Amino acid sequence: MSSLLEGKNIVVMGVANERSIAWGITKSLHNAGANLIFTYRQERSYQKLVRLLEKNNITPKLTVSCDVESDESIKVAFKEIEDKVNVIHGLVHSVAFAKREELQGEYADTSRDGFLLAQNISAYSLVAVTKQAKALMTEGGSIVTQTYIGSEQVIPNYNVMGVAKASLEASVRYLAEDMGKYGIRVNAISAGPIRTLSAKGVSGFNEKTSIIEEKAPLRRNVDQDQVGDATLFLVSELARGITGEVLHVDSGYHIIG
Ligand code: NDP
Ligand code: N5H
Repeated sequence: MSSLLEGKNIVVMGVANERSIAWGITKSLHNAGANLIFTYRQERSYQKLVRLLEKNNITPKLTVSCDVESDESIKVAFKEIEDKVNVIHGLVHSVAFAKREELQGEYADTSRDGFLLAQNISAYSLVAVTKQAKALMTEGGSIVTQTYIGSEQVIPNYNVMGVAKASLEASVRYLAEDMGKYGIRVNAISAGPIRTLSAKGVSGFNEKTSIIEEKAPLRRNVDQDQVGDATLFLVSELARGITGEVLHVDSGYHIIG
């Protein structure tokens, strides 16, 4: 697999620390020979990223700040990417946010603000970055985002984020249709529960991993490396016939009734 992405420039959004799904993805893409460009929001994430890259002997092509809540920030980030690398071949979107108080209790209690914030950061951001990425994907490309089964089924506590992920997955399909004519594919991975910074402190996480061990066909949880390799597949030419798809990387849990 070491040459699958040789010479390809791929943007990775959403490394916060070594537990991030985007870090698992980074390792898979790096091992496949990709040149990597990173975006981060918080300074803390930048510091962690720099240390992780050094520790793993990965030299990034570029690292830029990008807050997906802001059109201006997205514009500035992609302008810098254009200036430094010109053409990109892939983009990994691994970013989501909802207020902690909206991730418990009844969905019916969701505030307007909380609803719009989750949609803004977790769903609209894919539309906004796809538009910018398209301009740099002059040789075709592949865009991959991260979703969760809470978009398809009612999962206690996932609440406003389930509705945001439903919107994200619908966006994947509409964007796939728009981008197809430019040779750009758009897909999502629906991962099983993985203990990351985002998952920390939200109620109901532990029982989710126990249910997977009990009920999923493979009887084990997935990890960041498994999501990384599936993302590598979707980014690469091996998946050249696939677009508008939601690929479950969840030990088969989604097929169980
Ligand atoms: P992490 O906490 O590691 O990553 C979340 C990332 O979102 C952080 O890097 C954070 O950056 C970024 N982010 C939040 N708001 C913004 C913003 N406004 N602009 C730019 N970046 C932002 O968690 P995960 O790796 O778990 O999450 C990655 C994706 O995977 C999410 O879409 C999540 O919904 C999805 N997912 C996670 C599962 C899990 O069980 N962990 C299961 C299925 C899907 P910063 O900290 O710098 O703000
Ligand atoms: C059913 C579950 C458990 C309950 C719901 C969890 C939802 C998590 C998603 C969002 C993204 C978490 C989130 O926004 C947390 C923030 O309010 C607080 N955390 C932060 O601000 C940290 C510091 C930063 C890094 O986080 C972000 N996001 O920026 C779902 C789980 C079984 C699976 C899961 C955890 C899914 C998912 O989408 O992440």
